[in-house]
Parts: sequence; structure tokens; C-alpha cells
Amino acid sequence: MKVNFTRRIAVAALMAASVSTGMPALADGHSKVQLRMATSGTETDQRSVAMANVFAPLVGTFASFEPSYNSTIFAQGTELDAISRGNLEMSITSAQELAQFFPEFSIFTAGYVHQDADHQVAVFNDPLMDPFKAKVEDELGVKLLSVMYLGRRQVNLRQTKDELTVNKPSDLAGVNLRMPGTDAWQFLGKALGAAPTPMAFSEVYTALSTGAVDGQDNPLPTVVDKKFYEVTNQIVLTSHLVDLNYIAISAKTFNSMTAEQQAAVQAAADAAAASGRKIQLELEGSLVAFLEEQGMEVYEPDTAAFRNQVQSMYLDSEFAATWPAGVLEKVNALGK
Ligand code: KDO
Repeated sequence: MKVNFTRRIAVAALMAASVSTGMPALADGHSKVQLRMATSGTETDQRSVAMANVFAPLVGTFASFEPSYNSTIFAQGTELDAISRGNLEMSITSAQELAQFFPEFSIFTAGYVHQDADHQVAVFNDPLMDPFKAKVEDELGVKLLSVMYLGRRQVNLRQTKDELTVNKPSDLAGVNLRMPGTDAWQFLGKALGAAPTPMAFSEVYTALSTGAVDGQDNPLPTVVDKKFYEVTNQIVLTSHLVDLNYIAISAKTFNSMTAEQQAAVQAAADAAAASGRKIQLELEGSLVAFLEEQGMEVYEPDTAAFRNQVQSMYLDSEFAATWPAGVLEKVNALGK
């Protein structure tokens, strides 16, 4: 009797909890695991699409995936803190954001280090990443599940090519280039030769249209997704950063799941990352033609000049001083 009564109370309490939090309840009365995910990306960004169309269905029997886009619930760069405080379960985070907490992550923010999408995956899955992942988990309570491909970042300017042709870093002198707002990003802007301005992603379109900034840097799929081509005139194919993001989850939430659920979450994250990567690569390959049709001038600069300046500035920087000995060599050895 007592056991049944106690059990009923427990089930009722769980049902009540699920009603009050709006979480759907499973048939046995247990609530689904709530996975609120925040990203500064749009709903049509391929990483968001992969999370909604691939990740969510694969965890749908036991988890309620609740995405929010365009920094609507947390400002860009505050998501990791929100996970750490228990106010959010998931985000699509960056090495630049992680470098705010753990400076050694700046190795993955450095220009011309990652060579391509496959190289990113090889690095993320290599044992060299284990101490990085462990530190994030132990000290921030965040688990990095998988690596997503954002793409090759290119310099995208308001000026026409007649007004400003960019072949080498010195051509960007004085160019007010919007970069995201962390030290790692600002340094990359300086290394490119520009005068970087920190600004949240959600403000970039307006800043470009009013001339508050001369340009911004992002991969071609982002330039198209955010319609930056409407308010800019040229793209310089510097490919200065093969940019990545990590699918991040609260370690507390992850550890509260059964081993089976954890394996499903991991597999779902890997499947979403793979799907997003494939589509993003296809888009990157096809978008130059689309951008030219929109009247954009798209051209390659002297990439070696950019690579040489960016690499030497990083190696001389305070960032490189935080990179654990031997890691850059291991990262390079995993490339071509
Ligand atoms: C950006 O702010 O330019 C950036 O591309 C930086 C990335 O790390 C990533 O956060 C991305 O924005 C957003 O997800 C929006 O696509």
C-alpha cells in the first residue's frame, strides 16, 4: 500500500512538474529531458537546420529539443555562461567563445590553421582534444559533443573593387571591418591588416547598410543567408579561417540521462554535424555564381601574402604563448 501510494505521489509530482514547465510527459509519467538550445544563427542557417531536422528527431522519444535563433534569448557570446549557470542546456558555440574561458582554445581560432572540413573533424576526434574537452567539462560544466562546419571566412566589403582592390594585408589598412566581439576575433581582424570593430552578429546588416562599418567577414553561405550581398559590393576570397562551431550541451543534463540516451544524443549530434557539413560545403561550392548574379565582385587576393602575415602574427602573439606545447604540430600533422 505504502509503496503504491508513494509511487503515485511521485508520479503525480512528476506530472505536475511537467505541466508547470510545459514539458511533454512520457507514457510512464516521466518528463522528457528539456534541451533548450540558443544560437546567434538564423533558423535557415545550415547548422540550425541540421539540429532541427536531424538532431531533434533522433532524440525525440526522450528529449524535447527547443531551439531559439538570432540571439533572441541569450546575446551572442553569453550562451556558455547560461549553460554553466543552468539556464540553458545547449548551444552552437565557437572556439573564440571558449577561448574567453580557456585561452588555449585560441589555437582553433587562429587563421590558416585548420585546412578544411575534414581536418576539423580529424582534430576534434583526435586524442589531442581530450584535455581541451575535459577542461571545458570539469570547469564550465559543458560537454562538447561534435564539431560543426561553418565554412571558409571571406572578407566582404561595401566598397566596389574600383574603389578598393584588396590583394594583400596592407590594402586593408584603415578598413573598418566588423568582427565578432571577443579578443580572439579582434586579433584575427588585426592580423588581416584591417581595423576591426567588435559587433554582435545581429547588428551587422544594419551597420553595413548605414556605413557604420566598411565590411564584415563570414563564409559565403552566411553572406547569402543574412543577405549581406544586398548591402555590400565585393568579396575577397581570403579563406583566412576555416571556421568551426561545437555542439555544446550541459554536462549536468547529459549526466542525468541513461547511458542509452547519452549514446543517442551523441549519435544525433554527430549525424547533425555531418549533415550540416555536407550541405554547407555544397553551398560554398555553388554560391560564387549566385553572388556574382547579384552584382557582387568576387575575387582571390594574394592568399600567400595573407597566410604569411596572419601566421607570423599569431606565432608572435600572446595567444600562441597559451597553446600547450606540441599541439600545433599535432594539428598540422593531421592535415594534408
Ligand atoms: C559571426 O558573428 O560573424 C559568426 O559567424 C561567428 C560564429 O562563431 C558564429 O557564432 C556565427 O556568427 C553565428 O552562429 C551566426 O551565424
